[in-house]
Amino acid sequence: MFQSVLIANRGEVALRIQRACHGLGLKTIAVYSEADREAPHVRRADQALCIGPAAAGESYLNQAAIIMAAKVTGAEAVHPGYGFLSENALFAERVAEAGMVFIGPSAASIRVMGDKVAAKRAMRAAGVPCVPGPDAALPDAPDQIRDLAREIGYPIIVKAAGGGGGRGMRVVEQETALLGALSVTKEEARRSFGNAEVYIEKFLARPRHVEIQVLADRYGNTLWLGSRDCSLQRRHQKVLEEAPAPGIPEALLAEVGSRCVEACKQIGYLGLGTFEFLVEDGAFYFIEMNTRLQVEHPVTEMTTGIDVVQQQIRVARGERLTFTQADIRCRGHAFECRVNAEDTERFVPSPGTITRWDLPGGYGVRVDSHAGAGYRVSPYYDSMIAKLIVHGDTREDALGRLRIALDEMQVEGIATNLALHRRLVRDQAFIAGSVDIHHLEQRLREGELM
Ligand code: MV4
Repeated sequence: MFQSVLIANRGEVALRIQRACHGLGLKTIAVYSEADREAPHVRRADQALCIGPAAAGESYLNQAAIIMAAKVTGAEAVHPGYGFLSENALFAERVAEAGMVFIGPSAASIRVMGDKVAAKRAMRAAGVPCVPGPDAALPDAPDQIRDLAREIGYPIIVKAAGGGGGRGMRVVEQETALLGALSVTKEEARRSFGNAEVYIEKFLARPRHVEIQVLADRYGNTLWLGSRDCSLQRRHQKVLEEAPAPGIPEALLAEVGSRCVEACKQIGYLGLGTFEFLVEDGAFYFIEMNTRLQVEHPVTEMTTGIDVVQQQIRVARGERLTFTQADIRCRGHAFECRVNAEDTERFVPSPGTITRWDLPGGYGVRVDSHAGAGYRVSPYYDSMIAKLIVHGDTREDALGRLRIALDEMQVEGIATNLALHRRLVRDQAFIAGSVDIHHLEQRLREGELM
């Protein structure tokens, strides 16, 4: 169906997608900004085209330039990776209009999930458990709003329909603060997302962040590929992820997983997707669906033995899944550390040239990275320079392997968060499993992990 793929991204994910393409015998076309002329994703591609200046808005987010690059190189498909244009419905539409395959779900699916109210409505209708609260935008009448909030019970959280990933939210502890919080969030939403719609739901004080990976072909075959726990985060940036989510009964996971599969079938979802849940007191509450390949996909690959990027491309190519739910088994445990070029004390990016790059290795150790000795970390883009992924037969095995791998990994010339990871994997609560989404920030506030 297609023989060549333009990869509309940079960094480690561009390399990850290139490898999957080459494994399938597909030709790869890289695009790059002026800052990435010498980048490995450019060097290793079959063909490469410069699409603009360093600023992402003028290059990796420049839809016209990318579509043009695809046309002049004769690309037959476009893979958006994660970030940048990966969840832009308009871009998916433009790729299709230009006669190319967008490697991802339909523009309609992306659009529904981009509107967090529409997403919640669709998922609740499909039987996915959601956070208590109406799956509709708030009415204008203050007394109606007050009644809706009372029905949920305080504390509640106000969220922008156009938000997501932690942007455009506000917690309301009591009724006196409700209308004020609402108007501020609405105004922010109007400015940031061009959509003033907000909705409210029960605020969960100490949840975990658990997600379910799904994969669907065009023929109604949809599978869930296990769970991931991404609770260790700081300011909505995930720091360390694992699969499976520890301490959740298998029967409960299977119940939620099959609900996700049913929901995908109902909306005709195609490709890879992730259902994000908050988990509190043993209950799952859907919050958002991601319609892209995710940074943390390797922990799912290590536990299921499935190359999810290759599968994503195969189903986009119109192939049928060659395995069924009964073939999916979670074997062992995997962790992923996001290694960032940043000053851990102040958490600010630390661009510069890497002078030393010693990677860990051995059985069950994987590093996905575009960096190396001599690589210059650009101030223009995300500060993630590597993902260190380990697998083991049990969570304890994997954690032991991770400690050694983190000690082996040595990066000099720039500041990194490696020291934070080394302390994190020795944190007693983390070792015990199932910490909540506030754990890392709490420990940092207490001056632990420093
Ligand atoms: C919540 C919540 C508590 N209660 N919703 C933040 C990111 C966005 N995806 C949803 N978020 C949250 N929604 C209710 N009803 C707490 C968060 C939240 C959070 C969620 C996942 C991972 C990290 C987080 C950090 C702070 C708050």
